[in-house]
Amino acid sequence: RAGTEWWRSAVVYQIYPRSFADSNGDGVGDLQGIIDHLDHLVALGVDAVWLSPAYRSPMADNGYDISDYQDVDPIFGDLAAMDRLIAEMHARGLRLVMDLVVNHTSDQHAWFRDALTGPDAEHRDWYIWRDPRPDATARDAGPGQWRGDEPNRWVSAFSGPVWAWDEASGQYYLHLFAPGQPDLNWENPKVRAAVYTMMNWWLDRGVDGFRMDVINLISKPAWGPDDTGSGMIACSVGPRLHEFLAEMNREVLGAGDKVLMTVGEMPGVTLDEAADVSGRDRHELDMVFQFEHVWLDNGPDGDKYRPAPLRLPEMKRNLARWSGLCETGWNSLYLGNHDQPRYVSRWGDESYRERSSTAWAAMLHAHPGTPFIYQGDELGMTDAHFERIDQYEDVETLGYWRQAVELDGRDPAEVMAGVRYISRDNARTPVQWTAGDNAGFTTGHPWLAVNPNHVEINAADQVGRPGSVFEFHTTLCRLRHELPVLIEGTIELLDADHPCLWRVRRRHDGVILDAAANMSSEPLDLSESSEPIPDGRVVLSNVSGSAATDPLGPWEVRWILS
Ligand code: TEU
Repeated sequence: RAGTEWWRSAVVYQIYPRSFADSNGDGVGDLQGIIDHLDHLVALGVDAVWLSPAYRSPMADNGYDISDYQDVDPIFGDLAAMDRLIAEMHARGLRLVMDLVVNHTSDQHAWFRDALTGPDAEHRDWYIWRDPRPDATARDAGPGQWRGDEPNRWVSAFSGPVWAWDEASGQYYLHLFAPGQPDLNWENPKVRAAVYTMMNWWLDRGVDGFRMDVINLISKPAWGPDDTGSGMIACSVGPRLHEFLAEMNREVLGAGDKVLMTVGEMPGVTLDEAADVSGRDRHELDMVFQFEHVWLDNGPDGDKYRPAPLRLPEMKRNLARWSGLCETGWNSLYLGNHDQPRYVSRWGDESYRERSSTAWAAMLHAHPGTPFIYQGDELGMTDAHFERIDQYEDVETLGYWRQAVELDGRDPAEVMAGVRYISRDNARTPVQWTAGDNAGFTTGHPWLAVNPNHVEINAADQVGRPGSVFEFHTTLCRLRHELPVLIEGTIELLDADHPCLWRVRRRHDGVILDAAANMSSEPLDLSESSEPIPDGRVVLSNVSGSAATDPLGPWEVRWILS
């Protein structure tokens, strides 16, 4: 099967459906809107789509809280629309990778509704229930606030305790994320069997793989009543994770003759742990999404809402180090998604928007692994730049604001600065298709404000225009399909300590690919590099007419073959 691993030379495009394209004027993107824009993806040259959840959901976390795994939420369409999407994608040679959220369900899922009927309910131990700690007294508190007798002191990724009180049964249930996202009990073989049945149901419907949401959390470790800190981090790579993933591979992923793509989202995973998951001989998953590089600008005690400046050498070394996974297995490559701000705003320079966004994209794609393009990044879309907290919608952002400002009394202006920098809503503003009303995203009222800069930044202006961010990305996709050195080549990081020069060298079969970028807004004297740039053929550049050995201007990037 190794020879048929299509995802090794693929570029994957992530669609966050509620913000992609709205076909029926209700202000929320939908599946028909995706179908209507598939030719955008064909023009871009991507090979597959990772579709964020479109399942039935009360939308406590915009679909990452699923109430029916085998139905489409009416806001996005229905199963017939999903079948049309699969058919239309396959007709264009595109593959569909579904988002699989099985660490937790929605609290509106039938399994949880049954579990709430009492300790003897059929589905009670499909979730994780615990008695209050006996040595503490509880006080009344609202959802997301501490009562005082929680089973331990873990903190939710969305702020507050990871334990929600169920008055009827006098017990708490675990939720590493929102109270509306109760964690499934993977120790229970009935849970695992139900998940595998559902996954096979989607494979029978024609999907081509899965992106597995926080899949490193499904095996819960032993813990004690005084355990504190992030519940998400505490539960990363628990004692039975590999056993569960190997079982899932036997029961689902490796059971058919179709070569799927599977990528595990694993916040907190280390390189060695990722190798244990993605190793070719492990038969677990094909690759993982790591978080070390997107946490490099986290502030004190890992608080991403109190960010610290990114030090480029740390990013350079991180991506080079994680490239090592491709020797034994494979690696994913991403800078943005629906949980991360727009990298052009976060780590680039909006006054050099086109150059800095393409410089970051080109240096990412220069590494071994499968690159993921998040919707809108192929256009150089920027952060939302909202001014007020009431403009934000994200449950994580609003949870942080409530805890920091309303409960802990921190300075709203200081907290808002962090929110503006890192909020997940930054990348969830509607995709900017045209300069017209609502950027051509909807004829209705958009669920989240459209960025006013859509009049300058939109697909209509860029598709087919030489030198646009979009056309730069079509070249990135084309070169990944044409240059074996990008897929099979070794990688060497040059000038690792330089604060703004980024050089990586790939070698394969006598071909050398040099990627070189000036990741700053100042001109760069290349004499500072450890070795001269070879006078080869420039196959990619974000500055038209630049020669291989020219100096690198602000945010200039080029790839040279020699
Ligand atoms: O994300 C897990 C996760 O780590 C992020 O929620 C979190 O924002 C982190 O701080 C990012 O740096 C997955 C989904 O991608 C996310 O949208 C969901 O909210 C979450 O799981 C729960 O399903």
